Amino acid sequence: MTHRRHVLQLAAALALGAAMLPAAQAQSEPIKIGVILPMTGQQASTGKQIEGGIKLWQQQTGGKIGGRKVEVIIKDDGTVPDQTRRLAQELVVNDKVVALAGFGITPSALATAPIATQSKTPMVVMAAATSAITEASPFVTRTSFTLPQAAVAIAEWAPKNGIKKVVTLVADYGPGNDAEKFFADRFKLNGGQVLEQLRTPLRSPDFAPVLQKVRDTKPDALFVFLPSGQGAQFMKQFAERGLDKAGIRLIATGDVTDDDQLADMGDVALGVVNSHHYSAAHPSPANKKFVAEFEALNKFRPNFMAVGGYDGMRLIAKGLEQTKGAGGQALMDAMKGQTFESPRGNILIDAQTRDIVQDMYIRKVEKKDGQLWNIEFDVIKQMKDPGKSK
Ligand code: VNL
Repeated sequence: MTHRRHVLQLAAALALGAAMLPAAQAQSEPIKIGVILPMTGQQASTGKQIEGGIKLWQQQTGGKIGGRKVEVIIKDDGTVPDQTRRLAQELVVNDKVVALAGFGITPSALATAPIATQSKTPMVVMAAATSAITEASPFVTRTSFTLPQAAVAIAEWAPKNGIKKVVTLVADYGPGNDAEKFFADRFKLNGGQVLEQLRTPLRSPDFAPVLQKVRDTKPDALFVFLPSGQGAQFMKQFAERGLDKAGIRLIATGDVTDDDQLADMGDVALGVVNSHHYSAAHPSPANKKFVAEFEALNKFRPNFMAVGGYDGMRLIAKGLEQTKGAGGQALMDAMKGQTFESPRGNILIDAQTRDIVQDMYIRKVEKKDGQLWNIEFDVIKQMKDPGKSK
């Protein structure tokens, strides 16, 4: 009896103690942010780039928000959506993170959205780019881009520049579906014709058979979306099959002429016109500083994934400054409507959709000082996600 009463008293005391944790003590504990990324496997370059962006944010801010230390816990999901969800659950329940972030591919983000909803944990998507992800939970926001943004931008440019007949080629999953549909709809609206729509699997794609088909179909241009990391292999096969020599132009989303791989693509990439939200060659002072400091720290060129990670940390930090470290709905509300200058240009988190509004650039691959870069030459200012404006 006495023993049992003693145990109950102890439990009550502990509960009370936790509830009454002095504010000063709570303030001295680090704020935890859980980041889930593909650090191994097919999309490992995306994990490496985002981690590099997070490290730069930590270096520039001393890893602190409002004087409080921030602990960033990075977990590797190997691009397996079931792993992403399991890791998210652990980060929320065991580590008590105030926010989840990362998400290299769409299936990983979609698998985690229910956990964000159930636990009211804000989820900042730094890479994945299917339009519908932000609709999967009211706790999702995004610092990457959407495929409808990129596809519509290039479908505006192409028909005005002598491209009337196109074959499309996309990776066969969420963002590829968006790219295919939003490119075709806008291109046809602008008087263009889509001769054929081809797809390759997300895992271990072989481009030879589809490229043969493109050769036989003889379009003015081939429009391509492939996820970051597949561009170099695609460009190699495009050249090997002689499509460039056959007079078929290549247009793409900027995922294909990704800054992570562009330097090694060789001259076949020269002249490829593509659309995206970030180029390492973006000529603003803010970007020049970003690229110089990123390269000094990480020893490689940042791509759009690095910027998604860097801006994602800034967005969470700005939110936490407003909530004084509180998470949940308060943090979600504080991130809505945020606007700041990113290395890509000005960005806004649309308060209604929680998705990103940003400039979409038309770029051409050019050689400068012996290296390949995406050089911006046109822009659609402050574009909302066309996937949501219906
Ligand atoms: C996705 C979209 C992934 C665009 C990407 O690279 C990309 C996605 C890994 O939503 O899965 O470039």
